[in-house]
Amino acid sequence: MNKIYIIKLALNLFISLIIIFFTLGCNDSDITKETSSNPKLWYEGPAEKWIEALPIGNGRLGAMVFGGIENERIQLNEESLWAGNKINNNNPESSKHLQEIQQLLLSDENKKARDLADKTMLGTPPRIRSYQTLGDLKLHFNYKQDSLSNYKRELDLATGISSVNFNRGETSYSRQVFSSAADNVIIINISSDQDSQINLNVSLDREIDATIKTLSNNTILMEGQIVDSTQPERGPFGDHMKFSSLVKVINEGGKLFAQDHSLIVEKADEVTIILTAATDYNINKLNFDRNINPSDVCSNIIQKAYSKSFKELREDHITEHSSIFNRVSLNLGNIDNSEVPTDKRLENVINGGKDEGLVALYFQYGRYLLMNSSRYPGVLPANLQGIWNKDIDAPWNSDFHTNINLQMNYWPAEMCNIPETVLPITNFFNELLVPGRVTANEMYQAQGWMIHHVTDPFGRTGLMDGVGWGTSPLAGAWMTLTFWRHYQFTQDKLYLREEAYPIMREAAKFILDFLIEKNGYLITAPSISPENMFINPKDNKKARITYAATIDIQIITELFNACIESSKILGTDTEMATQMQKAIKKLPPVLVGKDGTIREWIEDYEEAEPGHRHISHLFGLHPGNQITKDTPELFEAAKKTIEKRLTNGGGHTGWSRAWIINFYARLLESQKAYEHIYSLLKKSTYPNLFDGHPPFQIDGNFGGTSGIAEMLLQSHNNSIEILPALPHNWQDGFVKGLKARGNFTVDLYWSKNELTKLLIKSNSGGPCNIQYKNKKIQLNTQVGNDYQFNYDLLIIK
Ligand code: FUC
Repeated sequence: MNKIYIIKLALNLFISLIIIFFTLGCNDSDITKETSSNPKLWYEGPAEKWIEALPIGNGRLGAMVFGGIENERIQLNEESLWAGNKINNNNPESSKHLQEIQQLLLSDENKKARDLADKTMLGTPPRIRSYQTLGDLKLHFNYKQDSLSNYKRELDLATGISSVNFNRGETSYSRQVFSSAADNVIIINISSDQDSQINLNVSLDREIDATIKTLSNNTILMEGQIVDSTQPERGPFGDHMKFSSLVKVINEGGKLFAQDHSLIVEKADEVTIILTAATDYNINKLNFDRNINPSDVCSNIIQKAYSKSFKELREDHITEHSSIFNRVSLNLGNIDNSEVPTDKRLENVINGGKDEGLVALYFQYGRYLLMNSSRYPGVLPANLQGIWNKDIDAPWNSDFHTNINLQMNYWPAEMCNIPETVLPITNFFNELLVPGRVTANEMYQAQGWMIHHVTDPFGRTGLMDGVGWGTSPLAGAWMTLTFWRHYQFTQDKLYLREEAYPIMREAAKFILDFLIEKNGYLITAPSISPENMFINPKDNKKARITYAATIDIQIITELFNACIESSKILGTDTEMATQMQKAIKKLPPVLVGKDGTIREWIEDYEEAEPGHRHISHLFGLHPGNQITKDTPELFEAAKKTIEKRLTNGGGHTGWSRAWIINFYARLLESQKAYEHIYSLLKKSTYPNLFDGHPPFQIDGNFGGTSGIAEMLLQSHNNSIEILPALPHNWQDGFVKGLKARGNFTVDLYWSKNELTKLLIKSNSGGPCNIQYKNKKIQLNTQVGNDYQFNYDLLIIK
């Protein structure tokens, strides 16, 4: 982990503490209103299925809490517990045949190009292995047989504590579970309002590759090593990642002793369990590192936490967690359904009801999930399931998919004021520069850096999963725009210079080398429009690989413009900036097809699957900013593009639906964006509000959260647009703490669908353009100043 990363984390924590300090000192009536509607998910019974359990996390350690009465299952994750190992999987034949493949594609011989690419470009091996569950912490309780009442299971998003409360006869029992970033542990506290009532058996469990034993009368240790079986398409077999988990039990009153592999608590007043886990993964090596002893790492962590009382652990956790979470509050109306259990609220929506409070809860949940799956002490980005995965072999490996999914994970990061979530992914991608350069060189004989559509913590960057899926040579370039956006929002020049620009620059270098000419245009080849097929008019056959898919042209435009701007800001690389300026002029234009939609490919091909879940050719609308109301022809064509996808069954996966919300927000189609929020809830949301692809895939949660924010505030088009897509149904409300490009913090209030008050805090100073409906103003802001406006954008303070 580099120094800047650590300094920035410390700085973020400091700023957060200052924010809390001032927030606590403030007596605004709106804040009272927010506090009373503290966002919580809650249920009247234990989770039976995993998609009903409640997630906690600290960026590194995750858990799903089921809330069982006699048998509590806490399913555990450690972010780096991955099968596989580090290998170079670049196909050594690739560069020898690249030109031939390109020429075949340019002559519309897609089938021949595909056959050759299958043999010469596909990774060796072509697949990766999976992120794995750590196992389960199992608590078996013995209660007096008595009537059960008042059961409640909840997750408080503001504190990050999942709790279970119920009565057995006259006795009330309570459990609190949280994953503390402050102490790097998971804590479970079990209490009762009467003495000596807690009797339980604590054990750890893992399906494979681990041994579990008690070390003393209060400690359990799990030690393991992933044994990768023979699956040549996924890489070498053998003994790979080592891992450990350590559990310490503290009892107040009663007895605690070891029996077999478990710990037994009898007649205690209160019990606290401290758990941690570690692997021998070393991000700086993108590999396991046998100098790391995971059990020693665990015991150091536990030792520190053990020296604190439960009260201290809890307070430190809440302070750290809420300092991030509480930066944003959202209210979408005065009707408060928080007294209704969350699964019932979702059912009501599935049955056609409206619940704007549930929409606000879903928004906050997206923030909660991102901060808890991508944050220090974690070092890896949020994967397809964040950090929550119950399987040994997860759907799509629970991996890092980079042809939309990983990008979508980070859409809410800046707008929704959790910018520290971008630091692990920045750091990880800077490590990926090393294997990514090798792939650029070995496969494409190009300078710079690139990855394809999927990667893992070992930094495999070859072309994977099949040529039809994996031919995404600009996936890495797309990812780097996440880092550019972090700069745009934070105005952090040090970050731009040291972290964002170096990787953007290398992605641009790769592209400059990779581009070839056809008919005077610079084009990419091979390329796909993820993951759709077209009908090749030459042979009437379906094809995927082609040249210059529209998304490529849009990504290049976006990245080159960002690099040109960065080179001005940093006063560097003028020659390369000129080269990019010239290249942009030679890119093929984005055109409208005969059916009025944006062309997905360079030719006006017929789509083989017109309702495809990917809508890649609208990259320029969102997350890009090339299609705006200032480009009316493309703006209209973008609307038709979505309509065509939808009439053919599009939006059927959670993430695809979430992208549609963002598109409609950018198209200023408030009602359509609103309808698709409800479709996301109705069709792609599980009882614990996890997004369903199906199965569970977290990108839809993050895309949904970003879409809701985009309806309230946008800042991609050189001005801060206030309430750009506010639907009728959100008549009154407020949102506080959203961020806009330029490092502005924005609070806005509206009533009867009209802005009533706007507060802008300038965190970096500088010009600020604001637009609300047809009113536009410009002002020069001073660092640290607050500006308050009325509905007419007149400054009132
Ligand atoms: C992309 C999508 C799939 C899935 C996978 C993880 O390839 O097309 O729907 O989300 O990523």
